[in-house]
Amino acid sequence: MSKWNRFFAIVSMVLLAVASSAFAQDVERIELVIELHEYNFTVAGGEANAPIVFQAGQPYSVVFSNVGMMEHEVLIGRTVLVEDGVPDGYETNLLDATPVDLVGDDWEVGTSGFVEVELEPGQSVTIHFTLPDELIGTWEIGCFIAGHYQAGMLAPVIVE
Ligand SMILES: [Cu+2]
Repeated sequence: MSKWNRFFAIVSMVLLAVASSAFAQDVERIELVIELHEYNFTVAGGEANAPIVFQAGQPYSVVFSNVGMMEHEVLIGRTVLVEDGVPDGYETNLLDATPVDLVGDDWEVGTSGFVEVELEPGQSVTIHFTLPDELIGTWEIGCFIAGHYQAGMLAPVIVE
């Protein structure tokens, strides 16, 4: 290796190191606000019950916000369970085994999973999570307060 070649090799190694550390800091949480209405889930600014898409490996901050007039709940899963002829939750829940942080104004609680949250009108909850590759596929978000799921309060959730 000539003196110049060695010089450029060192310069490019330094540039690579700088680029990779910049990349690590650039992995930002994508923020998503999912509104609960009568009777739909709507990503703020989008259409009612439009599919909600998450990228596996991407950190998210998701706010569920009940902007409706009634109590609503949030479940994300697949295969609807039926109790006495009434839809009542999912057999498998998307965030069942995924680390989830519940986030408040000045606090954060780490949990090993998340199945369901009930929100009164005006209430909201923020959760942080990163979905692993094995959860890639089609899921569903639904509200199982009596009559709401039947009224159409469900939307596809796609992890890709
Ligand atoms: Cu509801």
